[in-house]
Amino acid sequence: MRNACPADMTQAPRLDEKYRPRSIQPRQALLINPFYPKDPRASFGKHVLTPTLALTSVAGATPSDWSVEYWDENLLQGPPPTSPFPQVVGITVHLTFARRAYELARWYSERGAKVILGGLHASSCPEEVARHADAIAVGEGTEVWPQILSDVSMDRLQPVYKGSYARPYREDPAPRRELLPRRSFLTTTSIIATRGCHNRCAFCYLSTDGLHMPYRLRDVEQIVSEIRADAQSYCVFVDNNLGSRPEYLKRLCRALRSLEIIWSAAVTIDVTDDPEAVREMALAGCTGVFVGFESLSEENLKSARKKTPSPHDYSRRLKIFHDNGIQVNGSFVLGFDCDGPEVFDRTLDWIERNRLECATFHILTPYPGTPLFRQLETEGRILHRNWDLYDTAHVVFQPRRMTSEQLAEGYSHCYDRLLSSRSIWRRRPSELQAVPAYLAMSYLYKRSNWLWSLLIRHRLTAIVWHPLVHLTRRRHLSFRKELGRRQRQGSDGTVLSAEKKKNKCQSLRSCRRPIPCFPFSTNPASSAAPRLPLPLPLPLPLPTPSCILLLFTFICVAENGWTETRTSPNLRPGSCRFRTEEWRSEPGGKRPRAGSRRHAHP
Ligand code: B12
Ligand code: SF4
Repeated sequence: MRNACPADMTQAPRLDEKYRPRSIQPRQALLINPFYPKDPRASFGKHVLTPTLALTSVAGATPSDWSVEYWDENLLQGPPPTSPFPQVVGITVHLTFARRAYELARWYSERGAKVILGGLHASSCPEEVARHADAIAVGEGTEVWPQILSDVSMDRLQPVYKGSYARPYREDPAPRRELLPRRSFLTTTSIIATRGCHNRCAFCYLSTDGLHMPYRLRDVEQIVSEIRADAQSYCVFVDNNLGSRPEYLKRLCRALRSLEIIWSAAVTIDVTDDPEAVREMALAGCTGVFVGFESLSEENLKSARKKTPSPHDYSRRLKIFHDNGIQVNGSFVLGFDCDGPEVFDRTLDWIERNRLECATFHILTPYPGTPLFRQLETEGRILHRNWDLYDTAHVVFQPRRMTSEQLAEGYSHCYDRLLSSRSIWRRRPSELQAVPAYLAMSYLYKRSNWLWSLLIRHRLTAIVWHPLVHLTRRRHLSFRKELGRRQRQGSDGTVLSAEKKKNKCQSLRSCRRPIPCFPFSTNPASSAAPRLPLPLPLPLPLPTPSCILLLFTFICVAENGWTETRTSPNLRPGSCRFRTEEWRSEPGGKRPRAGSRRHAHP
């Protein structure tokens, strides 16, 4: 049931070829995030966790004499709107949804709109993208968008506009988050504090030829005021790596403390070089980090040119996060040259042993223009250039130590095993109080794909997540109070078990924190966003651990009960502990089970 894929998750909404606009609305712009098919093995929920900042940032740079509308096709509300019919259509393009972007571009262009394409793919493959647009924006969009609109008005549109990334970051206008449908995302506060990364891994889009993205920092005051303005209790930093400058990170964290929100961010594991920075993150409300471990093999990391501490030290470093109440979502790339068929279970064993609360897997994908692409192309190992499949869920190159079928099967196996009840249970946080929310989160986020298209279609995302966000925030507030007390007392503060804390947070109604908890706030800045009627529709009792356990049990039963049917037969209870040793002593290692179910691409 978990891997079933409803049609609206795999097929873009149909465009009406017969439609002809009565008129074109001058100075009307429409910004579109195109549809992309979802990987049924991963979570559908992740696509409505938080929106991309690309289009809200571009919208923020729209001159005041233009009207702007936003449409995200992935919110399953049908094709983009046609009334009023826009004079300009701006579309963001990544290689995985380039085909859909071109389809939309053709449709609008045939009906008289000027089409501007921008985004990562426009920057890495400008010649290809330019064939489908009246103009393309390469690089920083906020810098060139006002010029593009002005040139459209004066009928002198140029084919290419280049944004430099050199302008001080603080000069960027704030993204216009009020254009977003608030009910459709867990949180609309995607926010960015830094641009670039101190690394340049060979497989990362940051290594694309010609992409000069100098490291940039935004003023912490800007970040605080943007978060305040969006008035949500959870926010997601979409930085490539929030931890590149520990001193800045600490300054940012100190500024965030008073907001009493919770947040998550992507960091590299070397942020734990400075445990004080991790503690500052916790004190500022960080409840989760996304860490690109990429691989547990030193050779792989070296070949990818990733500057990272040794994988032998990962466990100790992970503990620093856990001791500070921060859950870890590890990202692993599969299919490096040193990876054989043993890599899948070996990685899973490690994940379970170290109790990573969440993990994502990516098949190594050579993005065009990167050193990895060049290397594989030279070696004749690129299988095809169908960008649709360059989504890290498909094998697009010839792996060295296994067949492409083994890599595809191993990838599926990783998700199957990770999302099995046994693995979820093994990876539960050691703090008892964190377990109910963790279980509910794991089941709702990772194992409820059957529910997600319904929730997304009916714009129920925020409302369903809200109790969990609220619970987590309450727990974290009391946890960080204790952490702060320890810090003031002069203890090292890094080892603190949330289990021992008593949750003394105020009840929802008496809570006097600066930002209201409920996602549909009365924030005047968000008046354009769809709202639920106030007073807040929370007639239900506050989420208690038992409610959440009930939900967990329900989902469990709905999903074929507490069975292990999707777990590798190689993994028997109690065997996990020995797997790594086994693998180490046998270089060939074990393969994922023969004949395991293959998942056709949607
Ligand atoms: C938020 C996010 C998501 C969200 C939302 C994605 C979405 N498309 O709606 C979720 C969680 C759903 C997601 C999923 C995935 N993501 Co993602 N995601 C990000 C993340 C963290 C932030 C994006 C963002 O907001 N950036 C900030 C904005 C301001 O920068 P920007 O997008 O470059 O936009 C600027 C310019 O490009 C330009 N611009 C952009 N569009 C336009 C349009 C016009 C008209 C103009 C004028 C200018 C313009 O102006 C903008 C402002 O300067 C990035 C990493 C990153 N930090 O960028 C990865 C990233 C985009 N994701 C990536 C990947 C691989 C994925 C997945 C395939 C992973 C997976 N296997 O599940 C999926 C699939 C989604 C898909 N097919 O697109 C890669 C893409 C690599 C590549 N070369 O394509 C990135 C770069 C991460 C990485 N380091 O590898 N992702
Ligand atoms: S550490 Fe992450 S964001 Fe930085 S270059 Fe490597 S893959 Fe890209």
